[in-house]
Amino acid sequence: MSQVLGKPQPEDEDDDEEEEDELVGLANYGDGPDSSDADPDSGAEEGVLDFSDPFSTEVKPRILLMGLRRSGKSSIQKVVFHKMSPNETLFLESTNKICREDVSNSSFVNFQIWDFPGQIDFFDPTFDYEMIFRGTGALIFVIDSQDDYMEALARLHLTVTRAHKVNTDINFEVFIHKVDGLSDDHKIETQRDIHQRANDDLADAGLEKIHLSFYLTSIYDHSIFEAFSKVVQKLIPQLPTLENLLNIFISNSGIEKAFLFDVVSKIYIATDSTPVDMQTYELCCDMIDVVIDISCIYGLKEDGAGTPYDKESTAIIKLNNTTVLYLKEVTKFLALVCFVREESFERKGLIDYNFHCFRKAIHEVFEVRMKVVKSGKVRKKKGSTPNGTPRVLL
Ligand SMILES: Nc1nc2c(ncn2[C@@H]2O[C@H](COP(=O)(O)OP(=O)(O)OP(=O)(O)O)[C@@H](O)[C@H]2O)c(=O)[nH]1
Ligand SMILES: [Mg+2]
Repeated sequence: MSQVLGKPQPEDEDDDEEEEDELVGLANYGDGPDSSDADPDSGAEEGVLDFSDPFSTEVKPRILLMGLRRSGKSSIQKVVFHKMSPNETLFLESTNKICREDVSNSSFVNFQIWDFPGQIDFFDPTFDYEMIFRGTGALIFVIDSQDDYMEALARLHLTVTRAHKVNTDINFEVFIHKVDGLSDDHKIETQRDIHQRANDDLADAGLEKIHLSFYLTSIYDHSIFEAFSKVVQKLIPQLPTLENLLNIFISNSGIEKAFLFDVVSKIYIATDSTPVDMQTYELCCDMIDVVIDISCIYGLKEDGAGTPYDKESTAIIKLNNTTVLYLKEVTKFLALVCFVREESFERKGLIDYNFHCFRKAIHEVFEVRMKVVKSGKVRKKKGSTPNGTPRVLL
């Protein structure tokens, strides 16, 4: 079972039987009944998790970025996916057409981000919003918290109700953005007010069943990465499996906390079930930056050949509070970052052995998916949505 990630295995007569075994194995890790079927991957790109539906013409689910002008949509996209520094976003021009971007070639997660111009009237009859919403996995509505948000709330309501009519499976995510300019009390008050008003508007329209998730975000700290992580996690059908694997791994290794990171975007795609605190997450992001930066500067060949992140990538940082940060490569896009107490880190051999098993299990999750796709046995089930995300699990 330690084949290379994502490589299809040669077919043989026992294929069917093997596949059954694999699926049982997957279920044992705690995945839901439909999830393995809900995310077939036709692309087979090595190490890329795709949650698309092969029966749909849409290849990748979309994450839409909507909101009023200057609310910060393009800045969010540039900072999270292009490593733009927050200060540079001051010079971004207003978006004047829909910008589609595939996030798949350099990253574990596979989707499209559509950045909308704020001023666009997307309910213009010439504008095919039905087509847009049909293949959408998540709609992120960005509200500028430093501005008067009444107009934004009206727009949010209109957007959500229209989108819901077309596709009831969209996850609605509201980013209460630019909170770097607010005091802590003001942040809480703003969130409470926006939450209340948005839900009241939905209740007045008899649509209280629509669920909105709220996040306080800013590009000037890690909150935007954390919020994006949560949005993306909801679109990953394998999430329960990954979480279970992490739980098993940390409990058997004396590890305090572990995150599975998409190295390029610094989105964490899963963590164990202990609560996440912002500082821990920030430290992990900083560690990834350090590893990749050092590797880019000193690790590549003279002519720039090589990759800054590969199978050998690993790092240990001892903090002054008796905690050790431990980073290891899992797949070509993923890294595991763990928090370990110094005394537990003395049993590094055990941690490394358990990590080896964990890594193998993650690779098997990919292989199962590949086999399911290859055997062509995938059937669309009630539990999966039109964009391929499981209805029940998330
Ligand atoms: N203080 C603060 N400013 C931000 C933040 N995010 C974005 N901005 C600023 O907000 C301004 C508008 O950002 P854009 O990303 O262009 O906004 P947009 O929503 O894409 O605007 P349109 O394309 O016109 O719809 C820029 O000057 C950004 O620097 C944030 O988290 N905090
Ligand atoms: Mg823009």
